[in-house]
Amino acid sequence: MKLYLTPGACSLASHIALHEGDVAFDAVKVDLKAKRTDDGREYLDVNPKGYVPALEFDDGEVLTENIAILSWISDRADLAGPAGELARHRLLETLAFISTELHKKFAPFFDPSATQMEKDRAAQVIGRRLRFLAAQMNDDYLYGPDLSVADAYLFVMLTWAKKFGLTIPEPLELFFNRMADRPAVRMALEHEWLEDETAGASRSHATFEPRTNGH
Ligand SMILES: N[C@@H](CCC(=O)N[C@@H](CS)C(=O)NCC(=O)O)C(=O)O
Repeated sequence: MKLYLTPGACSLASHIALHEGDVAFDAVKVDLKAKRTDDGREYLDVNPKGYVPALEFDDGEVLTENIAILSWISDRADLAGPAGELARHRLLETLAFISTELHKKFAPFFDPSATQMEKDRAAQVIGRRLRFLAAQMNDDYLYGPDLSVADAYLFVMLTWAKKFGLTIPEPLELFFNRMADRPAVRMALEHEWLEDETAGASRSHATFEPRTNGH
C-alpha cells in the first residue's frame, strides 16, 4: 500500500493515522506543482484529481479524499472513535466538519492572490470552528482518552493555524502539545520535514513496517 503525500499538507493526517494504527505502507512524496511523484510517476495517473492524499492498494485500486481515507484507516486499524449507535456516523460528521468547514477555510492563506480582508474573514471563521471543536474535546482527545483519525486531521489544521499566526483556543493548544509528543506523530513529522531540511532524496520514499503483528 502506498500513501501519496506532500510534506505538511492535509495528507499528514493519514500519514499520522497509518503510524498510529501500525499499518505497513510506503510513503511517496508528491510535487503538487509538477504533479510528479518521487517514485517517478505522473501523479495525475495515480489521482486524476491532482491533489493529496491518495492511498493506493496493492491491487492498484486508489482511494482519495481525506474523509474516505481516514475512515478506511480507522476501520482497518481499529482506532478509537465515538461511542454509541451512531458511532460511525458521528466520526464521519466530525471528519466532514473538519474537511469542509475548517480545512477549506484555510484557502486564502495558501492563495498568493488573496487579499488581507479575505484572510481576516477566513481567520474569524477558523477561530469559530476551532472554538467549537475545543468545546467538543472530551478528555485528552475528541472522543475520550484515545486518539481517533479526527484528532489526526485536527492536529494538521492546528499546524496550519500556527504557521499562519492564528489564535488557537487553550484546550487545543494543550491538545496540540499532547499530539506532538506521540511517537507516531513525531515519526510522521520527522519524515515529512527533516527530509527537506536534509535534502535527502533517499528519504523521500520510505517504507514503514508495522511495529507489531497487527492491531
Ligand atoms: N477534497 C480533498 C482536498 C484535498 C486537498 O485540499 N489537498 C491539497 C493539500 S492539503 C492539495 O493537494 N492541493 C493541491 C491541488 O489541489 O492541486 C480531500 O479532502 O482529500
